[in-house]
Amino acid sequence: MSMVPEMQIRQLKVRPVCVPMQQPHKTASGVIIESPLVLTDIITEDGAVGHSIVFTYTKSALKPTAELIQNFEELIKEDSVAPLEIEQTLSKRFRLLGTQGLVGIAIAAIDMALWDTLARRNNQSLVQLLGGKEKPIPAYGAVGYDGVAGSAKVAENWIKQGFTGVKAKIGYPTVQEDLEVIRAMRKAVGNDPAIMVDYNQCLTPAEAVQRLRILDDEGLTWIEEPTLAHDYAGNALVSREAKTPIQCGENWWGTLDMKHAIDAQASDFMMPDVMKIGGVTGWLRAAALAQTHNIRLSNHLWPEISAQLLCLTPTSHWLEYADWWNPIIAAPLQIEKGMIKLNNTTGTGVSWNEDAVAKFII
Ligand code: SMN
Ligand code: MG
Repeated sequence: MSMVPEMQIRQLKVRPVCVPMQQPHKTASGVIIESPLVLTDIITEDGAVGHSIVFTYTKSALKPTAELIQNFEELIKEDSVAPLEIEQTLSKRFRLLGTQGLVGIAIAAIDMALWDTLARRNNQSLVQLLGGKEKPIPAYGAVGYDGVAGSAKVAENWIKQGFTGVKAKIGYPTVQEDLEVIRAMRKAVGNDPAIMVDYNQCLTPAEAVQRLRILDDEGLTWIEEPTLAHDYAGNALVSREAKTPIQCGENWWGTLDMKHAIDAQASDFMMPDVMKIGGVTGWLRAAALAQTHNIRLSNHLWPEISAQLLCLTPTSHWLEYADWWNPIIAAPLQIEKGMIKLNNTTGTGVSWNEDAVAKFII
């Protein structure tokens, strides 16, 4: 019997880039005009390579994050490409400092790149490597904090492209304006498409209860982050009072945050962020928790890797599509008739358009 030789980590190649957005994305707490991203490559002794992307939201965190990831090289150099084992090693190593924030981002960057290396080495997609099957997952597009006419127009545009849902940023000065935006979008897209809305944590629990009473009969698929992401009791209060399902998860660090949310009954649906939840390893644990508690799971950004993770998730729900990082990705995720299309994906679906990377490198 021949054994596949163990791959050993030789080197990390870490590059900070800033990718301008084609359309600025407005939120209730400011406009996003560019994506500061750290691109990590893991290179093994036998020449295999794996890639990952992490998003630092703000440029001021970009270079420190890149430096931190690069510093991890000495912690994992010569280790085998064994993501579960390395997750244990790094979690223990950082127990005293904590594994949230930039440390959590660095651990996720390594984890995603390790899984990518394993799948590429086997010439498989992540789904195949983990014993799953590619399947159709419905996708929705993002609508910014674009006002009544703007939101309706952007929503209509997504549906014209074949998407079956849209999600708008709300949290306008009054609930009346929130309502007008929702109604204008419904008028623009018709009865069938799903409409979700996202408050990005801008209300107090009491305000959220008051506003959601008014939005509760609009047929929304979910209402996202009505109040602070880590106020599990506050979210639970809102969820109890509202008929419309509450959606949270993009700001939870690791599966322990998710457990706290589940224990508190803080959210009807959940949408982990593959970076904050702890990479592929963290996602797989989140998927198991969601399956045990029978909770629908969607993703936050990272459409390429998340599309695959949703195929491995028993309670998979919606894919959040975003094309912001497409310029630097060699083969960005394809959507056909509102469903993800995963033909011939290798690894996690992330590899570089080197010309674009050279252009946007910081
Ligand atoms: C979101 C937050 C920050 C950047 C992009 C998107 C958002 C989402 O809350 O749900 O996608
Ligand atoms: Mg959100």
